[in-house]
Amino acid sequence: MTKQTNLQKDVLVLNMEQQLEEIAGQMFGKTVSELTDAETYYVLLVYVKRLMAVSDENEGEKKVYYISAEFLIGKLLSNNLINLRIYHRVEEFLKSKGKNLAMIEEIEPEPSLGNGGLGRLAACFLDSIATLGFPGEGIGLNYHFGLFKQVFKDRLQNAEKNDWIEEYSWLTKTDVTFDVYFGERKVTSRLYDIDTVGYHSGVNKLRLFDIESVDESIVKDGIDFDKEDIEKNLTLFLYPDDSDEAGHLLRIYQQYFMVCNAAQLILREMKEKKYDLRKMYDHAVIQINDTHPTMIIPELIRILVEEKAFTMDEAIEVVGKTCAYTNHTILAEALEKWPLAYLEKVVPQLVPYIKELDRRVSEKYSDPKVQIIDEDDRVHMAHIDIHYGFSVNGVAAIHTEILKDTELNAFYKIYPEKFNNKTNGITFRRWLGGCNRELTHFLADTIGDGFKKDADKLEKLLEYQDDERVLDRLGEIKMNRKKDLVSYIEKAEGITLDPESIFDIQIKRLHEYKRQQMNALYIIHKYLEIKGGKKPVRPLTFIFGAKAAPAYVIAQDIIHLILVLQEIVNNDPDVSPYMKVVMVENYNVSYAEKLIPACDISEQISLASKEASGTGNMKFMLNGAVTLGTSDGANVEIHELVGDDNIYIFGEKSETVIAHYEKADYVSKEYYEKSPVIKEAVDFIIGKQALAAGHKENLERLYKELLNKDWFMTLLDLEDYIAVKDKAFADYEDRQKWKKMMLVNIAKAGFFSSDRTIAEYNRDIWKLK
Ligand code: Z57
Repeated sequence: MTKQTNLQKDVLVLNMEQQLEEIAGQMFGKTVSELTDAETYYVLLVYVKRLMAVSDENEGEKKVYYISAEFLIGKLLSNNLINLRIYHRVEEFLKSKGKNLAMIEEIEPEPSLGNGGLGRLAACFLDSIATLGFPGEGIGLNYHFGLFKQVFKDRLQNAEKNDWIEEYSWLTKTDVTFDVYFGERKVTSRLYDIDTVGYHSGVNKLRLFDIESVDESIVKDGIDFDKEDIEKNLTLFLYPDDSDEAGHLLRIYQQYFMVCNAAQLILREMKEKKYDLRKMYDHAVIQINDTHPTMIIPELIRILVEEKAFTMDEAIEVVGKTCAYTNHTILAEALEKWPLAYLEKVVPQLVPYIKELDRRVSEKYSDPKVQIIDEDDRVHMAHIDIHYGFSVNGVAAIHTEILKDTELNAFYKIYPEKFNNKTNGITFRRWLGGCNRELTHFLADTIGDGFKKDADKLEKLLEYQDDERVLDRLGEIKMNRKKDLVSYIEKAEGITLDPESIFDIQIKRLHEYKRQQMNALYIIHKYLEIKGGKKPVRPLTFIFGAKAAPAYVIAQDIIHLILVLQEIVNNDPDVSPYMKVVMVENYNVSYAEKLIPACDISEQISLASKEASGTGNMKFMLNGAVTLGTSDGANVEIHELVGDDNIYIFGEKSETVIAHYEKADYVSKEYYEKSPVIKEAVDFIIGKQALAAGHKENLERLYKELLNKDWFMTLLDLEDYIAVKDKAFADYEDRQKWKKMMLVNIAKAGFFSSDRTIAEYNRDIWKLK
């Protein structure tokens, strides 16, 4: 069977040209040369889907189910071509027909089924799980519009729907449907699959559940819709809140819908394969991605007790040995705590089980910090995971240490053996091979292509750190990517940039803890310096990309400030020859693939202790950008790997920050009053110039927030940030030294391959063959 399917796949690959002609004829009645770019995209899609359909599946006695509310997979065509190792052949064939594959890739709509890091991590993991040949699948939801599309109007963010599902898409409709009960109310689900093919390896599946009765037409202007009718709205949108609990009933409906389907899918497979349910943990491991899928625990227990004749003790034991939890944040506002009344309304059948789980905890432990249901009758979802799962992991070394020492210390004392760290990673197939083909080829020519299977081999590049030719080529490749980006931004944003300037880039969700506002204050400072006659040696380009949750008011205000600065700076003839500001519209995975390879300085400036890991930091490093960052998340590990000379670290350490919170002794106004530089920058926000370009309401609110609250301590680190950033810009002028820093960063990035991360998950948690 396996051999035969392999053969089928080989034949399809061998006959690629003929296959594509045939599909072009069937779909459009044309030859390939006659197709438009859009038609070519659909022909390639159909061909690649056929190839994946006859490829080997990764199989084994035990399988991982990665349940996640988000899978930020991005465009799939080029990724699939790379992993099937036919990118080059397809590219050449299309070229012979007068077509450009890169332009065809632009046609594909991006499925934005995630907000940010957590969702993109899940997508990188699917790639690595398949590549390492592990049996595994992702389980999530098929959001019809995913995350909103961002449009700037009047220097403010507007949200529109992102209609990504077309007649031909990577989704394959299956005949699997399940009944899902919300109390007495029954809805019917339908499963859609997306094949995920590993590099040089077999195929796994991403399983996305949808509701049959969903009705796209209830979406009115923007992204507004009737929140009441769950039969029509359940899978319309992804919740646009990143690192925020946003407690709405519909979110609980979505979460239960996801896990109820997941449970049925897993149990159905146990049955099909005739596995002993009492040994479920020998055949299945469920990785719970943040607390969003936590209800899988009480749901499985409920089914085992009510339908499979388990006692409560037995069910708790089996489920406990099957489920593992990943924590992605210590932000209190991101830790889900659902009011028991909400759960009673949405999933009354789970409530007795949650109460029983809570009762068992309170019987054993008196510490209020570890209870499942608190005095206000709120259910702490993470606490269910920690008590009733077998593994708890953080996503970077410092993050796991903070969990153990502070945030989850009470749990660590009870269950030290459950805690472990899994530093995040990224798939190099997309974040090097896919987005920077020239660099990939150059690396392969220089150090051999062993790094494509074993990322640690990138270290061989260190042997060339004094090789002028290699350093110059790295500089040349960076320049080429900057030029590519310049022409893209010219078209997309209508802004002209200078590729000879330094590209300083901050791209990530807009959140106060990530401190885009600190970067904006630096820009104000630089603007005023230039106005005062102090010109930078080389022009500076500040690029931002960020979506803000529509309900996150201060985040909207920060976007407004950046767009106001863009307006002021770029239109000031005294200043614009020396600096430019661009906030790109609708930042997403596809945009990241263009921005990251073009970056000189990677901004990773979160308040220490708040960014669990970050993964953009790794993508930048891999593409030869130098990090300007705080000692937070994975920056700490980047710092250890590249050493002091190849990174710019500034700001207070996490222990200091945590102490400030404990003592509640941070007063932002003191920093403002003490430092004329800070004062001048902050005052600019409500100065004449800013008010003329922007809205009083937004700017004043932001100003007041910074002065009277500044919960994420922007002003604490601003002076150090300015000093270290200026140093980085000055160092850039020693071009050979800078290129050597680029080289070291690339050479040391191997550790951040998600293949390494997944190998560790498997070694310590999943234990698949
Ligand atoms: C999200 O993207 C992350 C954490 C969350 O709690 C939620 Br909700 C969404 C991010 C972290 O902020 C990043 O630091 C981390 O790299 C990423 O998850 C993946 O672990």
